[in-house]
Amino acid sequence: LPPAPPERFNFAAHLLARNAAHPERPALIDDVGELRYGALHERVRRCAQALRALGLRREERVLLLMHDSSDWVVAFLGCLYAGVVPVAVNSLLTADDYAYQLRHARAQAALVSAPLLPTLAQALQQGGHEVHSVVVSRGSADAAQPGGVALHAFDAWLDAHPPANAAADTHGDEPAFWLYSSGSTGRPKGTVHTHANLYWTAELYGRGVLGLQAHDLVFSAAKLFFAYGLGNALSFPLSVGASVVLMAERPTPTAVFARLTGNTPTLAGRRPTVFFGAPTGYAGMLAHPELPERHHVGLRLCSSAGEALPRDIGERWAAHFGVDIIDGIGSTEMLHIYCSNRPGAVAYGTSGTPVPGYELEIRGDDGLPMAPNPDGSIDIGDLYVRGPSAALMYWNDRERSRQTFQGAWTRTGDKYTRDAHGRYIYAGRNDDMLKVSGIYVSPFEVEATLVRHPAVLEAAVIGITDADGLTKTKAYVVLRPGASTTAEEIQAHCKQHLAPFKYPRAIAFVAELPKTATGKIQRFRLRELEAQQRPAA
Ligand code: 3UK
Repeated sequence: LPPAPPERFNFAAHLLARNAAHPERPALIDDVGELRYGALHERVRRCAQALRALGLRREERVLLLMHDSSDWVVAFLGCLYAGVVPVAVNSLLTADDYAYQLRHARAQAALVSAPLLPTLAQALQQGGHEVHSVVVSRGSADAAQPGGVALHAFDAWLDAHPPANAAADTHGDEPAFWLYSSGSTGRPKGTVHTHANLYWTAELYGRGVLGLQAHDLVFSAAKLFFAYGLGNALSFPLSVGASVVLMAERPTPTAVFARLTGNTPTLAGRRPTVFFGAPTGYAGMLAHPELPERHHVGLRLCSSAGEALPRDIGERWAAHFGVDIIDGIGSTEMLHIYCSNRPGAVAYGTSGTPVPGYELEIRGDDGLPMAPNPDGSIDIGDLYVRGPSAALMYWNDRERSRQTFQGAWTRTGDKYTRDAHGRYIYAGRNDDMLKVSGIYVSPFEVEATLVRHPAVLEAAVIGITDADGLTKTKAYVVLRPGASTTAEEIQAHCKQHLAPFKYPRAIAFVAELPKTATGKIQRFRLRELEAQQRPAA
């Protein structure tokens, strides 16, 4: 195992020091250009100084609401360097979501991409926050002027400050950044991670399992605000001196293909060697008419996480490109992947074996580890993980922190079995959360939005399995007497009032919902109904 980081440890300073010997090597290639390691070093330190000049102090939180770009990386590492805590949030949420996060994190400032400024301004208008400064990346800040805060343009703001002399003398276990994780009920959970956690995931998984190297060019369809993307496109590659491709737009097959084939102005023929995506993205690419030929890409390794990778998708991808997809399970709480397949030893349909440095237990209903069967397999139970990258807590949420972070062990919320070869096999979640395109969706949140539509009396949302073996949301909707509407209208309503990725992919209008004697909706009956209509392959 790699050595533990020193007690005083600042992850941003650690990355800059590791790469100080090759200032000319490209670090980040985004939609507008290339940032070399030397320039990254300087911009991170300028950002730290500029944050201090705004009056930000150690441990104070800053909202990071940006599209993937080199500015995202500079902002994140600049915060860490200064000991300021970035709260990196999903760029696809609503103004209401951001208003909650700003208040909950008591963010003192926000770093935002210009196209997201109007949504942020709407959130700031709700009041109750402590934001005094907003820094806008790329594009004019004129479109929306959030009242009562100072506005800065990112580039000019950096240029106006000299590089900070020294990094904040942080403890390795000090809060470094937050990510929000959704639960089935209640507000999203502010998951507090440390400087050392970034180090451990990069060493144990990025280097240890994936074997990333300085000559790699890495591209992640999963964005930086996801824990998966943050490792893939920031902490892992920058820990080994590799180069990263960043893209602001949505990872459609066409946009991803352009990067994989090096066919963008800033890539100019350079092709990624390592690609990270979620199963839904792989399925969408395989089904797309413009899927590139094997000799048009330069891949040596692909990774999948976020939801279980169906065997068929992995096998079809490997047959087409001659490159395996390494499926591994991770979580926001553990920061990255803790159980995974290995390059050169992939068993499709499984999550592989524990990543060295992590320990797993499958526990029974009595809470004790289940005894293996004579052949070494373990029957279905609750997966727990122990390892050095677990979050400290959910901020201001003792109750849910206690349920998840149980001493050295973290409750994953997943059901798993283990086969006779010691490989772990995903068997569903033990809460109501759904993973759609690798992203958490709470069925209850979608139901609450559905019933806000004037024509809807009640609704129940379940996960159904599509032809690729992937989870999609389906809403069963009962209309009010005399009301009429269409599936399209219901979906448009959801996209308008919810983060758009949460809209139900299928709608069924029914006369009534199955209920218990006490009036509780029986979602399992709807799931049974689906299973009858769609016999398992
Ligand atoms: C599910 C998987 C089966 C599982 C994540 C890699 O997905 C990540 O984090 P989230 O907090 O969700 C965690 C939950 O998603 N899941 C993720 N990967 C797999 N289920 N097979 C998989 N390979 O329910 C897990 O508990 O959004 C993934 C790295 C960092 C991450 N945060």
